[in-house]
Amino acid sequence: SSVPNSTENAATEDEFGTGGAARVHRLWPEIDRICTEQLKYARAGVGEGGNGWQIFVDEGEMKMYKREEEVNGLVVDPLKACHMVKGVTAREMCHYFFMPEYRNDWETTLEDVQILERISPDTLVFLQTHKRIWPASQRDAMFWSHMGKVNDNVDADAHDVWIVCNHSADEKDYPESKNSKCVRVILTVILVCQTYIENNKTTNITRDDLSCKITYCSVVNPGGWAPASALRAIYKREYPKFLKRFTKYVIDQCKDKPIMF
Ligand code: 18C
Repeated sequence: SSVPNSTENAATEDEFGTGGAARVHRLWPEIDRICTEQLKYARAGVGEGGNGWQIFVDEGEMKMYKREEEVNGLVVDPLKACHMVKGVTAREMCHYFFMPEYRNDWETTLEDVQILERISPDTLVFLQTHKRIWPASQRDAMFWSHMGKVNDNVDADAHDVWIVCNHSADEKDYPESKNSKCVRVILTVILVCQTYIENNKTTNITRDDLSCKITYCSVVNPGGWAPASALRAIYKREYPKFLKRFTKYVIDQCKDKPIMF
């Protein structure tokens, strides 16, 4: 799935570079639709404050914006984060975000991760239980996760674009996921990564030539009541912690490995 828009791949290649097993799965129409929607949403700017996005973290290249929103009295503030990191590719970023074997290395809020279904090598269904924040109920999340290369030629200045999209799956499709002690959060997350190569070099590319532009968007509905002020305090602490730790992890993992485009 690395040949963008080539004719010979037209029959099996889609916009997100998935051929085969995922495309015949019952969830595929939804996965394809949500990925397209979320990519468009991630690409839309934050409008320099004009359309409700307020900046709440501004640390060098890392910027985080939120919109304060509530649904039935629950805080569901959408988050949009932008970052630029050196020395890694979009595919490398997405690989470490998507692949389950690395999750515990960078994700600090986890208690347990289970894979409920392997739809295809790039599409998995996860059940995660998260650490409890006393005195609130413990939370879990059940979601499909899809990783793919974007082949729509919209980001003409980037060398390549990869995404991972995570979106809550329907409980009735996975009744075995029910855990009576947890409240289920409902989430939609997209990580969009673009590789840039210094001077558009095509040969002898080293890690010094690479930068990766990251856009991370997330909406998490806590699923059951939690005090707004506590939730907003958790967001403010956890999202910057996540993005710093995750990007540092990927840089460390990649530095002595061959570049993966
Ligand atoms: O995107 C991220 N990670 C992905 C892979 O794991 C995936 C996960 C999304 C996480 C959803 C949040 C699940 C609830 C967590 C509850 C406990 C968190 C705090 C624990 C601290 C000790 O897409 C990176 C995710 C970055 C982390 C963001 C934190 C979001 C907090 C949401 C709070 C939800 C309700 C908590 C109720 C507590 C009330 C006081």
